[in-house]
Amino acid sequence: MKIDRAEVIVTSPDRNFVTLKITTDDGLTGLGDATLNGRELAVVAYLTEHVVPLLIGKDPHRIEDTWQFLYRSAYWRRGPVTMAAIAAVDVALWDIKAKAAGMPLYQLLGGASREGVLAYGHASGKDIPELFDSIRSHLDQGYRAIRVQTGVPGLKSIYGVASNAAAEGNTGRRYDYDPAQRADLPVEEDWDTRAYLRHLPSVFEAVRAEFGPELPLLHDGHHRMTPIQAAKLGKSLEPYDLFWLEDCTPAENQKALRLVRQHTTTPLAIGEVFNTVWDYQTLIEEQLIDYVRSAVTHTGGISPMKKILDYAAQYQIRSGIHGPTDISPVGMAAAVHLDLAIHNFGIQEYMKHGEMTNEVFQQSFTFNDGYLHPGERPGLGVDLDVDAAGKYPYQTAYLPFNRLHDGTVHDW
Ligand code: KDG
Ligand code: MG
Repeated sequence: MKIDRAEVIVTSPDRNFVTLKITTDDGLTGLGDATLNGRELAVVAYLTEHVVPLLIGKDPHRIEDTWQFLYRSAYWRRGPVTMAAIAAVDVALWDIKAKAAGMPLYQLLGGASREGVLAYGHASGKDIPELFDSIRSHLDQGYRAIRVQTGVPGLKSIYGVASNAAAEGNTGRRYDYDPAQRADLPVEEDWDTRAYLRHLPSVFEAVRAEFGPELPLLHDGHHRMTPIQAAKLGKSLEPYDLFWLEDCTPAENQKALRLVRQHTTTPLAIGEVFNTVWDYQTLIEEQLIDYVRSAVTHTGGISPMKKILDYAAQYQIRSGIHGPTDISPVGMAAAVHLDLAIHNFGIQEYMKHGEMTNEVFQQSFTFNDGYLHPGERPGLGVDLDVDAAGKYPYQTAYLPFNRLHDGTVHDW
């Protein structure tokens, strides 16, 4: 079998998605997600100009060799653009291999280690009543684990709050909530860490009082604290028994997590902006985190994610694969196959995609009673309708950014 064609498909049903479609000479196709939110076209150029020409005529079964070749022959290693492009190839080749074997992909990864994959959804509100409504609505949809984000008194618009997050500032357009709004220019939000640290424990106190001690609750700090601020937050949230506190610091400085860890037993999750195992080396070896947050889509694909998670397993660190709506259904399916197969699964983030996205990507994975399952179709179980994709052309998309009250740019 040989690779006959590789096409890069850009579509924007509810938001932009970049998909690599590889076709073999005997007609098998494989899909890989290459969506890098806000920098989509950089990955498109990387794939079309530098990767696709190298794939034609190659044996699609040689997944590991292809991965090592793309990673090492580029000379310029790592980085989100490179690793998203390599991920798309890796996942598309796994899709082809599993279709050739006539099996759902999870079977090739070792088979099912569980019956379903616990998923968490995003509840949010500008205030407590709105947050409670959102939690109730998620519970009604079947979610059994909930991420909690709220507005902070005195701040106009912050990350993760649906009713605040209409990215209409520069365009007049309004989109349904997603945690990474698209806009023609970056939307400015405001931030005040001290106000946030004062407010958040009272939110979790209220949620526990209303919804009881059982429900797994998560929270995303979205990289905005210093180590000592993160330590303080982790400590103040301990009475509310969080499943995890995510991205409490910008974790490029892995050693900073030593300080956070010394002060709190709140479980920590990090890694959605990481691209390789090297970003985790200290965090894993020193057991400074509890959950690996990388996306299959941004970390070079299924092959390296499996290696990172196997490495993490030696330290009793579990998976918490990134799955907001900027991961396409192809990237989500890849994550769910991996989640089902690995032993050290923790939880899977899952925000439902919109109707237009589901029109473009037909998926076999299901969400029932709080659990995802990848389905039994051979391969990933996702098809892309090229005609439907063509109806939704690319739209310029920027993520928002933060400024402090004095005008200083801050991590978003
Ligand atoms: O594109 C940025 C989003 O993927 C990110 O803001 C979502 O932090 C996020 C999460 O935990 O889902
Ligand atoms: Mg996050």
